[in-house]
Amino acid sequence: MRQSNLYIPTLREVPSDAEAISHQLLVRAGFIRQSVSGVYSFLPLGRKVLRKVETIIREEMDRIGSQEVLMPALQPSELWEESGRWETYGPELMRLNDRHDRKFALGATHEELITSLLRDEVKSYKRLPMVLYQIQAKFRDEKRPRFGLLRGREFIMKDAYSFDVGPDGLDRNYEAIYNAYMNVFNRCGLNFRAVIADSGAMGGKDTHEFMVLADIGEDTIAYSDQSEFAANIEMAPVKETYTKDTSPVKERIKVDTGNKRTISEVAEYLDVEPQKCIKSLLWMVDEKPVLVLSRGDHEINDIKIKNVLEAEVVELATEVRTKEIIGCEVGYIGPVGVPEEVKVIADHAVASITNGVCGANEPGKHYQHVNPDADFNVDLYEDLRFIKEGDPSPDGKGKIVFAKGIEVGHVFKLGTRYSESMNASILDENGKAKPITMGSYGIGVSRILAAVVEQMHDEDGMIWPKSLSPFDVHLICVNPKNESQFQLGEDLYAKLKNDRLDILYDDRKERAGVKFTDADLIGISVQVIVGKRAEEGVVEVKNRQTGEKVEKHISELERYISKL
Ligand code: 9G3
Repeated sequence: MRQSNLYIPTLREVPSDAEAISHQLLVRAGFIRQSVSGVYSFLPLGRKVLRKVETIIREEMDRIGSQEVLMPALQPSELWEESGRWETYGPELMRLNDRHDRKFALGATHEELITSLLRDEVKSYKRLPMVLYQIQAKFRDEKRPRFGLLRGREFIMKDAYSFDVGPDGLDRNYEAIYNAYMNVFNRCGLNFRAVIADSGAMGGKDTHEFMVLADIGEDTIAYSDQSEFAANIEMAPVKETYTKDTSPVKERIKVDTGNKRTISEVAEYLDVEPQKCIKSLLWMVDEKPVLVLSRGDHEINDIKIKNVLEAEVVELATEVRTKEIIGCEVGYIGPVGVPEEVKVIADHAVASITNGVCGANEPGKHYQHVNPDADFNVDLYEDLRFIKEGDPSPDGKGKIVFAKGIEVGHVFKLGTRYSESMNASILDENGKAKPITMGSYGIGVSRILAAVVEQMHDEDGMIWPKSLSPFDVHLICVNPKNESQFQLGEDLYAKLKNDRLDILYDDRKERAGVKFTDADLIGISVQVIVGKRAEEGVVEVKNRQTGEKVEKHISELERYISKL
């Protein structure tokens, strides 16, 4: 394509509202433009890259026998009422009314829609297994859209849904799609990890997220420095054996700690290690008060409380509630002598504390020489804490390292969560009716563009991997007014195109500096520059990745380019 005919509005200045480098570069290189907050247009170059990502996804999904469909974005509210999610999702679910005042949602995801699509016609186990997928716009009214395509309110997702007779079939589909995802992200040139994730509100069992390692990422991954282990920080299990402190048990004493409230203040005041302190926080678990204990240097993970107690809603009790229930304010509460109705659960590390420190449930007072069982009872010991850097990896190999990640994929085992609530069942081989077993699998297609740029750019602009580059070669005629440069440029453009290479030919009547700056910004991986030595048939080939430039005679150009 001739650049003089293409709409590629490059910018020199950095858009003021763009914090993420990928947001800045995609806008400056003329790939995307914002319509309103979190809503973008893809301009020609952006659309071409998006299409390359889609093609890779289609190839990998079709290869494992999935079938592409296209479902509506406009979803009747009745479906979400059936699944019970019309209520549970708040302002994030974009809703509208039609002219008859009927309620609709703009599709944030399609579990309900696809279950309603199949339930009237898929009635026999003979029709299963089946995997359907689509690539389509999704709508989520994010509270704080930001970082360009990384967190939009309308975005492109590939969402797939698997349908099986039972859990064994689901396991097979889950594994096939998991592997297809590995291929997709590898072919996109991404440095990523598949991490164990928390199913959260999705109510499934196994679930994995695919995280692209990047500092801008909003998720924190805990991964082992010596094995494949990787988990979302919210889900990372802690498998640490704590050595019990065997020093002789002392008599509990109540001490005055004045206005010292936090672990570090109390530990410093009493001159003890935070590891000797017992942190006590009151949580409301499905409206019931639970005192959760952790070692002073650990943080409690509320997702783990939720999973362990199989609760719907887990939140910290307010100061007021804490005072009402425990009888004193946060900062002095502890497990000794809590009211009967308060359940006490503790992270495993607490059991190994001897002669510890904890709140005395009295303002300005703490206990010293406190011992589990002797001074307070614990209803349940569980893995309740966040994993920390340096902890032993749960698989026993190496130590835990943290990294920020961008979630580009998420796979769930849904089980019968939707088929039960929406009556999608089949007759099994014994003629017995049973709900269909489902899985759901997503890839953030538009988010991948941003994730690639986050990982592959330099101070001059983007650097596209060959698999996603909007063109194969960026051919640049430095000075079209110079007859020999113009002629060689035209000849090469025709010749390279015939070699089935997709060429972006910068034939514009612009200064050389503008052309070079734009080429480095756009980031096509091979630049062929027709300049001063055109009459000798010599051009310059620049590798955008390494910055290396070599002069080549046109006779050896194709061979050299294909090697690149
Ligand atoms: C909503 C809104 C936001 C949501 C959801 C529903 C996330 C929602 C989870 C999923 C699960 C899978 C199919 C593709 C892969 C992911 N945010 N999720 O269900 F109404 Cl407003 O989307 N869906």
